[in-house]
Amino acid sequence: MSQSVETLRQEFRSASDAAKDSKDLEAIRIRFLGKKGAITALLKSLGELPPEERREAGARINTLKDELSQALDNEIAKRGATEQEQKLKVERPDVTLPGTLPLPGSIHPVTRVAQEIADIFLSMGFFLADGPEVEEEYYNFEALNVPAHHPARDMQDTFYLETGRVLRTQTSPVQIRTMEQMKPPLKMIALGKVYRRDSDITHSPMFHQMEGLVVGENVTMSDLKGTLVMFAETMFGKRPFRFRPSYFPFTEPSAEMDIQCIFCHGNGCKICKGTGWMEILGCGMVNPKVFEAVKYDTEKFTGFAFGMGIERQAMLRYGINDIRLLFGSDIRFLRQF
Ligand code: 2NL
Repeated sequence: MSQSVETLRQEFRSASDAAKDSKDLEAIRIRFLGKKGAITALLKSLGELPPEERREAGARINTLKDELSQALDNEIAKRGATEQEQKLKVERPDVTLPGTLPLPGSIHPVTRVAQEIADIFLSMGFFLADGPEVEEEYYNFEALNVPAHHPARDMQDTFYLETGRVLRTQTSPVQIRTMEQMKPPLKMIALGKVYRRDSDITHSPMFHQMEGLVVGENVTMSDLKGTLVMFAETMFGKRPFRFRPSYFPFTEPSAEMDIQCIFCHGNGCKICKGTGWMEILGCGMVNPKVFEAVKYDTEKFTGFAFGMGIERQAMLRYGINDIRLLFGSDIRFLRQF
C-alpha cells in the first residue's frame, strides 16, 4: 500500500510538471482527485488489507489527497495569473470601435397622461383612492343604481367570474367603498384598470379610467362646470368646450363634456365625424339613490361626479388617431413620448 501511495505521488509530479496550461491541470485534477480518480480507487482498495493495517494506510492516502489538492490549487493560481497576463498582452480592446448607445426607457403615454390628469385634480385638493379590480356585483352595479335588468349587466358586456364577482367595469366602486368609510365633505379621484367585454378596432377589453367625486353641502352644477372647465383648460389649453345633456344611472342630471375638435378646429373632419366636437368625459350630479346606498343624508348633501377614459385623453392630447397604437408596444411609436 505504501508502495502505491508513493507511485501515485511520483506520477502526479511528472504529470503536473508536464502540464502546459490550466486545462491540462484540470484534467490532472480529474485523473487523480475526481470521483472515479486514482485516489478514490486507492481508498476503495483499503478493504483488501488486513484490518490492523487499514488505519495507517487510510491516513497515508488522505495525506496524499490533501497534498495533491494543495499542489494543484497553487499551480492553477500561478498559471492562471500568467495566462491572464498573456491574454491581456495579446487581446487589447479596440477603443476606436463605435460603441452601442444604451436605449433610454420612457413612460408609456397612458401612464403619463394618467399622472398628468391626477396631478391636476390633486392640485385642486382632491385625494386619490384605490380599490380592487375583482369586485362584488353590489359595488360595481347595485350601489350605483344599475339594476339587475340593466343592459350593462349583460353577460355580453361584463366579465363575470365563477366566484360571483365581476371584473370592475368602471372605477366607481372605489368611490362607493370610500363613501362607506368616510363622512362628507369629500373630494376624491379613483384611477385604474377597468374591463369590458368589448374587443374591436376601437375597443380594448381592458382600459384605464379616472373618475372623480365631490360631496358636500350646497355642491351644485356650477361647481361641476367650474371644476371640469378648469381641468380641461389645464389639460388641453384654452379652447371652446361645451356640455351636452346625457344619461347615466348614477347621476341626475347627467351631461357629457366636449372639446372643440383638436384635428380640424371645429371645421368638421373624419375624426370628429363632421361635428367639430369631440367628447372628453361624462359627468353629472350624483343620483340620490347612490347616496342612499352609502347612508348619506340626501336632504343635507349633494355632489357631482365625472368619469373619463385615459386612452381617449391620451389620444386627444397627443393627436393619436388609432387606439391600437397605445396597446401595440411598438417601440418606434413609444419612443416618441
Ligand atoms: C364616462 C362617464 C361617469 C360617474 C362616471 C359616478 C360615481 C359615483 C356616483 C356618481 Cl360613486 N357617478 N361616476 C358619473 C358620471 C359619468 O363616467 O364616460 N366614463 C368613461
